Amino acid sequence: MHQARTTCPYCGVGCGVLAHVDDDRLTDVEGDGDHPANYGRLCVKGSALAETLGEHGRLTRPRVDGVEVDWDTALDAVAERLQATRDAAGDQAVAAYLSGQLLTEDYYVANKLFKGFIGTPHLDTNSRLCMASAVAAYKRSLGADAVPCSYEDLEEAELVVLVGSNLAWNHPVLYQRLRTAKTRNPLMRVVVIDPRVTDSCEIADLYLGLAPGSDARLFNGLLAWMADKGKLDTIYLEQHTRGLDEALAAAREDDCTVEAIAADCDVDAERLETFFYWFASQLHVVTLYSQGINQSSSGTDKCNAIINCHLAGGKIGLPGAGPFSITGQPNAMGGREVGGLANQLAAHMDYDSPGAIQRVTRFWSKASLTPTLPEGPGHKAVELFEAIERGEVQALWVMATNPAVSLPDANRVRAALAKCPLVIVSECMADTDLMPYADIVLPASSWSEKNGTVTNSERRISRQRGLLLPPGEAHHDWWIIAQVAHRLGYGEAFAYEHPAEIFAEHARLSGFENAPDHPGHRARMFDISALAALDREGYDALAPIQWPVTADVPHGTARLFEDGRFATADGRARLFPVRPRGPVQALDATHSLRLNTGRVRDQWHTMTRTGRAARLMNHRAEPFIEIAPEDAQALGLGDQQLARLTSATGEYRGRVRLSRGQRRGEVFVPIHWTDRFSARALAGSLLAAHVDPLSGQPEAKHGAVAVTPLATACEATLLVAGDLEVSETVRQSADYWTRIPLGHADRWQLAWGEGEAGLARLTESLPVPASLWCDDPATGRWRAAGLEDGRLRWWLMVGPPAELPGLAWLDARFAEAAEGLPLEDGRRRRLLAGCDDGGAANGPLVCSCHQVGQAAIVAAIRAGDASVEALGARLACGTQCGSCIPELKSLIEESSEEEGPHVRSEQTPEAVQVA
Ligand SMILES: Nc1nc2c(c(=O)[nH]1)N[C@H]1C(S)=C(S)[C@@H](COP(=O)(O)OP(=O)(O)OC[C@H]3O[C@@H](n4cnc5c(=O)[nH]c(N)nc54)[C@H](O)[C@@H]3O)O[C@H]1N2
Ligand SMILES: Nc1nc2c(c(=O)[nH]1)N[C@H]1C(S)=C(S)[C@@H](COP(=O)(O)OP(=O)(O)OC[C@H]3O[C@@H](n4cnc5c(=O)[nH]c(N)nc54)[C@H](O)[C@@H]3O)O[C@H]1N2
Ligand code: SF4
Ligand SMILES: [Mo]
Repeated sequence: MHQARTTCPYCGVGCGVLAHVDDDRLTDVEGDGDHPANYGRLCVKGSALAETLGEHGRLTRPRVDGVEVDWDTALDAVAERLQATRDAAGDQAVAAYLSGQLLTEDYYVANKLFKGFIGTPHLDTNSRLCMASAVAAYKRSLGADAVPCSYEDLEEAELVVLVGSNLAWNHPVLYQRLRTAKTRNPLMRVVVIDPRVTDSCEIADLYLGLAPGSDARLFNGLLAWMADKGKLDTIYLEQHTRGLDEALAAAREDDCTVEAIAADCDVDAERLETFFYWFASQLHVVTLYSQGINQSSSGTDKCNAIINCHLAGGKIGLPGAGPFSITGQPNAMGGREVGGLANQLAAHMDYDSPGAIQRVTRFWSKASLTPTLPEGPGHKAVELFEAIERGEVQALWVMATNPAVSLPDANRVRAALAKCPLVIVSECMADTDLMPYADIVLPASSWSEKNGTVTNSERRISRQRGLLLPPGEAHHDWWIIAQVAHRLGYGEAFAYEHPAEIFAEHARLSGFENAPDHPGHRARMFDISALAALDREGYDALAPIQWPVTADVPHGTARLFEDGRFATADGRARLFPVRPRGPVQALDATHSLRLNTGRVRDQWHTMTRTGRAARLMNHRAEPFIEIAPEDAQALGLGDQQLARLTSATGEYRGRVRLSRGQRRGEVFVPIHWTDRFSARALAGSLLAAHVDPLSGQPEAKHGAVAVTPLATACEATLLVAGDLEVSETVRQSADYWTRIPLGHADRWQLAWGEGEAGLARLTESLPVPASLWCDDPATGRWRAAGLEDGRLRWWLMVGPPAELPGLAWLDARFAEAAEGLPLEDGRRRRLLAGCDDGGAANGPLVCSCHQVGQAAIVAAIRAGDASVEALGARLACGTQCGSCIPELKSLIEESSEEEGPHVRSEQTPEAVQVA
């Protein structure tokens, strides 16, 4: 057994992980106490990493046209078909779609092959859906895609503004750091700006539940307010910026009285002015923004509206100050560094950076091989799929992302993929929604096997280390790309044997012809040339470090722009005039509800990894629709009922969750469910593909939908042993189904709109007849179970899922069955009840770390443990990663209000008052 340091593969916090490796198994993980991102903490997703590994479900062999082949055959096929496409339709008919979940080394090699040697500019990444607006705004105002802040700045700030970020769920460790800092510094204030009351509001002194899409108006209003109240930093503005007058004039095109701004943003005027006052009167302010800002058809402008206020107050380049765009994916930053966006070239050089094309050509040239770089930018993600639809792009290589799920108008994307003559997919998992469209499937190594670097949200480069061998024939992404490059005749430029060599080349390019043009300033801020000399050992031992890392700053750089000099030609930052625009997806009489989409605490994107850990499936087990209780009532929807959302482009089915934190006229759905887990639960199918004109980032937060109840005559819960599946015919007969992996069984939740035919089909399909049965003819409810040789094979309950017992007991019986053990006689009569005598139902899971359910928590609160600390002492809930503390608090609050269980919701907007 040994311990190894690596980095979490999920969110952009980039936590250091200590992995325990026993022979060829990773048995456990804990937070790395020495890693400056997390100092030993992990959230529930990180701490469940060991549970998501294993060969089960992995892609282990290459496939060409549905047939398993060896690597040589697969790689030859990739090269031959790409070449054939180029010969027939030109280099630009070839495209790649990458991901912020690739390692920097994978990304670098892919960018070099496609842009450098295949000569197509059409290489984009899922960061387009995520960070593109933040990138465009930083470049427009600061002159470079350079996040000014560090995590420490959040702790040192006097005011932290979370805008369009649910930090508590999506960057949990950073949220815990902020929470701790706030406890230590009682003067620190936190403001949350989000149409939804989220768990992040737990630490908020002020909450602004603004109308969706109205952020630019709010921050323009703040700028004007600062000017009116004499709160501008005129010296800073004069010495270090340009553009104040234009930005202010644009802001003042709208009525800038607090009342008018409050009315447009639909927030309370007094609260709004409190925020303005706090922001204007503190110097140490960090505004942390994320997808509620970026995922908009005017996302770039919104980011600039925020940056404007920081520049106007001189709140940047100081400890505890700055506009901080928090990145989502573990290596979204690394992708930006290598040039993984279609409008970038490489190493923070764009096509229009003077001399860049020639410089990169020189750098990539070999003795007998000269790259042929494209002359200008390529298609951004949404445009790329439109070009596929038009037949212009005829070959697409997708790596580590799932466009069939995560792009807006997902059904149209699927139709384009179906039409595309050549689709190559590099993927770790065997079964995803993209696979049906793939002609060639390449098995990639995954976290714990891959070896390379990632860059987190604070520009910190950390090592992800290869600890295990990939299963079957899976290979590293960089290796696969380099092999194809060899076959296309570019071997000389891709002669890598180890990721350390790729990293060194990437580091060299960052410093290539990048001499300081001003003391301490280089043409390109992204410069890690001091790492170019790392040999394999040095690379293996590389400790986390923040770029730039140059000869002048060999230990990295925590904060940028401290001297007030920016990366623009004249060294001054730009305030940018912003004219607020509303969402492009318009509400109308039919689609009158605003659709908000986003994440849940315990799942990662399309659930290919987190969906494998049973304890992560419990917090939100089914696709859901969150709606304000008043709206639900008006529409005839009850809590936990099934409902249907429809838009001009698609349909979504899920379970209603009444939420008092939801504004009226809006619904929220999660982005995680795919066809692997449910029917018609793709959030992306509901969104029209409108993008920001500059960044190309889609408007994923502002759809237009209608909601209707889904008529259900009958609902059933079926638990089946892990080797069994509900057949396609049964699924198709159901109006709703979802699969919820438990530890040792699968739970299927099914509903039928009418009659008994569907249910009959289900029971007919069961592998063994019922051994136990009980029913209640008066209500039509029944339960049954099937045993084979005394071993439990299936368990069925017909009736509302609210009546389910806690499933841990039943799951344990399936575990015994999987080991070949028959059901104990004494338990046979308890089987249909699903618990031993006295065993209480657990209810929905609240604390994933310690597996504590709502029922136990509510009971403890009633017994007098009415504080987070007391609950922790009794049940251990909330004592590990802390992510469930907001939920614990709202349960305490609800119990004290003596409310019925009908509104099981988050905090109410009123609960978060001006302190
Ligand atoms: N658990 C978990 N964590 C993750 C991920 C995951 O899949 N699961 N994914 C990672 C990735 S890639 C990313 S990009 C990040 C995203 O992290 P976040 O941006 O925090 O995530 P979201 O839930 O998409 O959206 C954030 C908030 O924006 C709000 N919002 C919607 N419209 C508006 C608006 O008009 N104005 C404002 N101010 N707010 C609005 C939503 O209500 C939501 O609460 O999370 C990362 N972390
Ligand atoms: N409606 C709506 N849509 C959204 C968003 C939203 O908020 N609302 N958010 C957007 C954002 S911010 C993001 S980042 C995207 C995320 O969306 P996607 O990138 O599509 O989602 P993932 O599930 O992360 O896809 C990663 C895939 O790569 C595989 N994989 C993992 N590691 C590796 C590896 O090392 N190599 C290879 N080859 N494959 C690997 C995984 O199994 C998985 O299938 O969704 C976007 N779409
Ligand atoms: S906060 Fe993010 S990086 Fe840290 S453990 Fe959780 S998912 Fe991983
Ligand atoms: Mo993202």
